[in-house]
Amino acid sequence: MNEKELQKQLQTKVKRKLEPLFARYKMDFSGIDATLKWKPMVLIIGNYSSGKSTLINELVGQDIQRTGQAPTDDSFTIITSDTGVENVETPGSTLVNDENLPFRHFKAFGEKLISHICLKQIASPMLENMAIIDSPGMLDATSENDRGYDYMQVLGEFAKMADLIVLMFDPHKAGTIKESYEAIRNTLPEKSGEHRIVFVMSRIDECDHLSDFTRSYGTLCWNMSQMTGRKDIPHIYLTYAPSVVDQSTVAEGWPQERPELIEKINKAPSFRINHILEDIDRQVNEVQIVSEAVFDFIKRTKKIFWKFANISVGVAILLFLFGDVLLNSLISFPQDTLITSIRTGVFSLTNLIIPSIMAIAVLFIGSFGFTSIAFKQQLKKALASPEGLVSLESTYRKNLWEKMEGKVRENLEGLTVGDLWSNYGRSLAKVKNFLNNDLKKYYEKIVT
Ligand SMILES: Nc1nc2c(ncn2[C@@H]2O[C@H](COP(=O)(O)OP(=O)(O)OP(=O)(O)O)[C@@H](O)[C@H]2O)c(=O)[nH]1
Ligand SMILES: [Mg+2]
Repeated sequence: MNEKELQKQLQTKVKRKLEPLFARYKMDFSGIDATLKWKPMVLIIGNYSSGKSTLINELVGQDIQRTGQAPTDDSFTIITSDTGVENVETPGSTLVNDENLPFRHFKAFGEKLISHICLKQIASPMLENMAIIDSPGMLDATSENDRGYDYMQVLGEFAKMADLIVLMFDPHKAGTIKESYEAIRNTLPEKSGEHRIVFVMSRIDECDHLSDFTRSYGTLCWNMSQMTGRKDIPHIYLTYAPSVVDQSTVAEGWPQERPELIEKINKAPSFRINHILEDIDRQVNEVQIVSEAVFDFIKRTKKIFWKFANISVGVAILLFLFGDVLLNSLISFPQDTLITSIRTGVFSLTNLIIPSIMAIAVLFIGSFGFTSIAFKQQLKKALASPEGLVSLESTYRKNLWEKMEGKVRENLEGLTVGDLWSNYGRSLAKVKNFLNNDLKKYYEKIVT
């Protein structure tokens, strides 16, 4: 099975199986839906004037994006190629309303962003199975506030969908890498997201001396080790744009990893299925921990319910049989008790009225007590320390919990007594089954 077929299959099966589960736990399925919907994507981000648009023009072999020394571009431009459509530009307002495109969730960022997104369809063989996203260059923190939308969060949203994220920095602004990195890192799968990021130091022809270069490179490495928390520095592609740089002005022996970078970008579609599976994996694990917590609460509360039920039913039976005797001894009413009427053989249905009322009253008090006191108390207790509902034996689980605790609370707060019988155990089993069986099978399919 090829990757496209597998993606199609995932799209229908995953949607059918997961969408109802996500809805049950008040989780957003649109992220997975968006990833499954479209072509592989490469996101290019970095500081302004780092050469993002120049690289894109080079990749597609056309001057499709404007370039320039000052901050040039203030829009997210999605560039792709579809047969029969040439040089068509679609505004954000159309994109965010198109069901067949994965951009609907960007609507939530507001009009300002929508007016700063567009899709360009051009004739380009390399973009037939891929889209490249050019992004507005990162400015300093104060200017970022003027954009009118949360730029960092939008970057994160695009990063979630991307199969490859090219983080570009020029030697003059190597210090600003941290902000961009942080904006995207939190949105990627914890275990594997790092592999999707490619670090690029561009415009290195502008370092006239080795000392300039090493200073910038050093700053970049220092920042990278700070943000990744790792001692080993990931590969940094050192490049300059052959389209704008006169080769003869570049010192001999100066590094140039442009061809390797371009090859890496061209390979992005082949990581697609793997990334989709990793994303699904991450999000279903999130659903699982919520589901476990809810089910644990349900189990504990059901135990309390059965205690209440046993006591109430026991008392109701006793009162049904002997309640009228008790009443009779206290207030001499009713004159004929159920027991004596049965014993003397003058039993009539009226003898059942008082015992039944007493039994029903007890059952009613029991159920009222459970619903308005015991259930609420259990809920309060669970909300006071929800971490007690799940086992947090590994760091991975602890981190997952930290991220999902809010969702667990939201789910618990929405529960009613009726939910004790609405099959949360089955939902948890379905989540587990998806992770342990379905997902495993999909991973196996891409290995073979
Ligand atoms: N010397 C040199 N100049 C470059 C290189 N790459 C791009 N440029 C120039 O740098 C300027 C900025 O390039 P762009 O491609 O517009 O940069 P950008 O990252 O898209 O910038 P914004 O869209 O504003 O964020 C342009 O004038 C390019 O011609 C390079 O490798 N070396
Ligand atoms: Mg640009």
